[in-house]
Amino acid sequence: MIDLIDEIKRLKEEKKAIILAHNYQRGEVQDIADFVGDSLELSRTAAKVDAKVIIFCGVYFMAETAAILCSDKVVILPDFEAGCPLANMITLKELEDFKKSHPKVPVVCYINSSAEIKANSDICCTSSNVINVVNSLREEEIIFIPDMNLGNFVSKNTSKNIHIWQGFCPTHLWIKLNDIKRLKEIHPDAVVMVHPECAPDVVEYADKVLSTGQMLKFAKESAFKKFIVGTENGIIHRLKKENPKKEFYPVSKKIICPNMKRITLRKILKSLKNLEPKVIVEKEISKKAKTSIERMLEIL
Ligand code: CIZ
Repeated sequence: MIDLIDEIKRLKEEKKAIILAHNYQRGEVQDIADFVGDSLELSRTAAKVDAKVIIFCGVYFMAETAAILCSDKVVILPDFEAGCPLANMITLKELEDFKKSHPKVPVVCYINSSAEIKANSDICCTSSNVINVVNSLREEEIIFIPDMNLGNFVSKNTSKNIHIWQGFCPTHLWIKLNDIKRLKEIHPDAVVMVHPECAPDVVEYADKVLSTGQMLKFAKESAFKKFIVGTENGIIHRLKKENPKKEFYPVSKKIICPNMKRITLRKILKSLKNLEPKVIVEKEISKKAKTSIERMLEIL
């Protein structure tokens, strides 16, 4: 393990690469990374760092977003099988049909979507800015894709009429209200923070509904000492590391995204050696997808 880490560090220098890791990655991958964050923070970091090569430890749509925002760099995803089932829950044909059934209604797409879907949407959003993005549009009717739970969450927090695509994150659906209630009985003084990709009953019960970046900020700044955490368990590593005196309880051991866990130190090493596999987004799609991401960045 030490040899592996040393070799990764050596090759990183040699290839002028940086390693970016999502908050849901394995602990050892987060520890070797230059930056750890949510998908947008990582893409923005990718765009501004002085490096030729980005080793992106996350899932495909995230690496694709980084490639869209920094076309001058080589973006590598150490395992191309690391997909996002939620992002795959809407195809371009389905989006086109959905648009036809609601003509002239603008499309807001969650960042968990393919470049092609972003390219055919009006504006992108993340779980931290979804309400602001929806409210920034002058239209009163909005199409929201692909996550139904995030769609329901925004629907409850805006006066707009939202047409929601019925996609979902299978990992967040493992977060069950009964498990949270059981933990709350054991730790009555713990605050419950959950991700808006969770089911509506979980979101309704939670004290705080937060993106991963917001959870990390809230855990650091709040006076609470105990937290029940309703999102992918990879975030517990960073929460504990940044708050050694606080306690964090995952809702269940099952809240693991198998795709996020596909990236390992060995695969990172292999990608650094070969500079493969590269994420390449077709030029025209990249240009249009960038527009919908940039529209979001303007209203942040
Ligand atoms: O945008 C991200 O990184 C995702 C998928 C979730 C979050 O809340 O950070």
